[in-house]
Amino acid sequence: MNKNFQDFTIVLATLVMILSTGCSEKKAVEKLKPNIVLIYVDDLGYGDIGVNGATGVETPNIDRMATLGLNFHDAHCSASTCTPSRYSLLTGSYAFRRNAAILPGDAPLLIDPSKETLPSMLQNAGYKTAVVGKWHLGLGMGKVDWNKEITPGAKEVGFDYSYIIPATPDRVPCVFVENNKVAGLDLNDPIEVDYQNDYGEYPTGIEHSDLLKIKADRQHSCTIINGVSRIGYMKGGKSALWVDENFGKVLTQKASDFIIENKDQPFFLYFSLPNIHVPRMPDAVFVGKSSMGPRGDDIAEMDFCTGKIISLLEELKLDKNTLVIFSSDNGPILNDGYDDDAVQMLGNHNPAGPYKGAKYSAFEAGTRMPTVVYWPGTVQPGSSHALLSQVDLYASLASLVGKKVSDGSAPDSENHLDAWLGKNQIGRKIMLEEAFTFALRMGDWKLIAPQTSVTPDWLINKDVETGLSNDVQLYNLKDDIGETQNVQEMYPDTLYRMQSILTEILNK
Ligand code: NG6
Ligand code: CA
Repeated sequence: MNKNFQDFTIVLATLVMILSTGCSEKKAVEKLKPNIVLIYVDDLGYGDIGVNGATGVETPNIDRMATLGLNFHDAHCSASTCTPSRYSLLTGSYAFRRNAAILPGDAPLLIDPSKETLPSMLQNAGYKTAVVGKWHLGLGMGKVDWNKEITPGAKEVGFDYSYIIPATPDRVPCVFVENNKVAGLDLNDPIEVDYQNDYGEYPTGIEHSDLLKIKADRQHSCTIINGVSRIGYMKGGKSALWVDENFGKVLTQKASDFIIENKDQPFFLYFSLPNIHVPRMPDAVFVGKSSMGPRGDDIAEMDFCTGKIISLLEELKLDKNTLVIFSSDNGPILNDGYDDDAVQMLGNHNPAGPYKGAKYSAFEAGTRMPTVVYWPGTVQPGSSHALLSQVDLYASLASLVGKKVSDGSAPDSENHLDAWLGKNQIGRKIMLEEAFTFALRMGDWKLIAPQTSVTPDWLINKDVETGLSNDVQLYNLKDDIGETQNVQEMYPDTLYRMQSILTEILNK
């Protein structure tokens, strides 16, 4: 062989070797980063899953994850309603810092897109990110034009892919938004949304109760879409309207597509199933699966969808490299605006488990969530009593992927990765809960601050033990898990200490 040619081949071979080693090393490093799937369901109570004592419905898929993984008994969402909870989860910042309350369906984006978020932190760590399901964090700026690109939206706060229910299933607009555009919209039939005035194009529940699949209260009696009257009015968008009964199928498919497309690289999926928020309209396959009517059937559907995602991870051989976190955004509620027999058909089932309160409540059931962490081979089976808050997932997951939380972001998020993975049971020393007032946990002590605003009328009528009172409340959960004895007068030092800590957090 000619000497020059020989030299050339050696150089070329070395180059190929260096390049390919570089590539495979990069691949190996990327492979080490686990995928993260957060299955975040809506209004599911601590007692609504089999392993925590559910009686009226079976949840075999979640139970399996809890048995082979870690079942948490003192893990909390940060607020007893959706928007504040989700805001804290995605920003690592308490919702009161942003005055966040339950948003209408035409509210502007609540999250500041100039700040790092949980998904954008993961993007910076090399993850592909997606949100599929309920959003409820506002979209756009000012009045949204639903017929154009809706920006800023999920994309601007760190999601590469999004397929979302803009607000809640009981609020207009009843369309999915995919990557900042209404999916399936015909521009010749533009959408408009108004929370005060009816356009008169679609019937309303008030005037046409004969058209309803399910009876609703006054607030939920505006525009009828798919036989269900909603909060708020809309017109247009006929080709884009969702069918509630298909939520589970459609969203699980979108979530699965994202996993399949990204199986060769680290991904983060925020799978935000709308079950079991009202209106509870499961697919026909699940009707009658529980003894509790639509609320139980919707739990059965949610469990099935969860199982589908786990099976897919197993099929793709991703299960050992995927951290799955299952939880809910606030406590359970039976009657939340629609007459679906949730109260009448409850039987012995206790959605809140042994805890007092519900969704909207400052008592434990408002934020103490069914929480399961599943990561076969890495997280050992067991249960944990660590006091944890979802506001900490940001800093904890940053630690998992080797990232520092950026300056100025996630001010309230603490790194408790070891507790989330069951390596220890040391959780938070202090934990804030938001629920139309503030509550604070310090070990087994629970403080509920006096309410500072008037309880909304719609909440008074809900038959919920809100925990709202003009007096300060102090409970010792160790002896009084049901928060029945206000012991504030007996423990003035503890009371004073917790009140000072609360003031400090609120003024931080
Ligand atoms: C309330 C609705 C309730 C539900 C809730 C939001 C009324 C009377 N009630 O205002 O039905 O939609 O908002 O739920 O309108 S959450 O899970 O998204 O926080
Ligand atoms: Ca909710």
